[in-house]
Amino acid sequence: MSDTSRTAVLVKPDGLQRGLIGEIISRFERKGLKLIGLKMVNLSDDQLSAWYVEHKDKSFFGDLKSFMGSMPIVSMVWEGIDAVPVVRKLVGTTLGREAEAGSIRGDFGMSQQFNLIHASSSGSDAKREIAIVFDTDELFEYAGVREAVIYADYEMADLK
Ligand code: FUP
Repeated sequence: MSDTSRTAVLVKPDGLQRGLIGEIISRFERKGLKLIGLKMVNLSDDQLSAWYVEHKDKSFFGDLKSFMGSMPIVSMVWEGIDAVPVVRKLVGTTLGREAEAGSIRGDFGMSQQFNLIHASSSGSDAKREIAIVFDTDELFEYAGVREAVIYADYEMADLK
């Protein structure tokens, strides 16, 4: 399995309050991605500091952490060939007002901080982020019966 085949997604407090959990899950399911982990959690300040480590020196770091820690979030892990870039495309660019129509942020968001959802930006970020929220026994390996009609035979090797 390649290092971009698993990606972490958080539906942020605004996504939860907006009632978009089902819509977001549905978009990933319809695309052909496979859900292998799902839970609702309150992220601690330590978890958020680790999650947003790349932004630790930015002016918005504290504000972002307090927003993300203000309410539960819904965390997920999705799997598929190139899941990391595929999910980023479905999510759209950071600022909702500029995000592409058809993307999650483009269709539902207007804000920069309240941009509904987080998705890993690289394979190494995905690995780090997944480990912050999920224990290994909370990730599920199971045969996906849809894969045979989602991927051609020659692509299946990339799923292994
Ligand atoms: P993204 O990868 O699209 O989620 O966005 P970034 O990694 O650039 O930013 C991380 C989060 O910080 C985004 F969800 C939005 C938030 N942010 C602010 O709240 N204020 C800013 O000035 C910039 C980013």
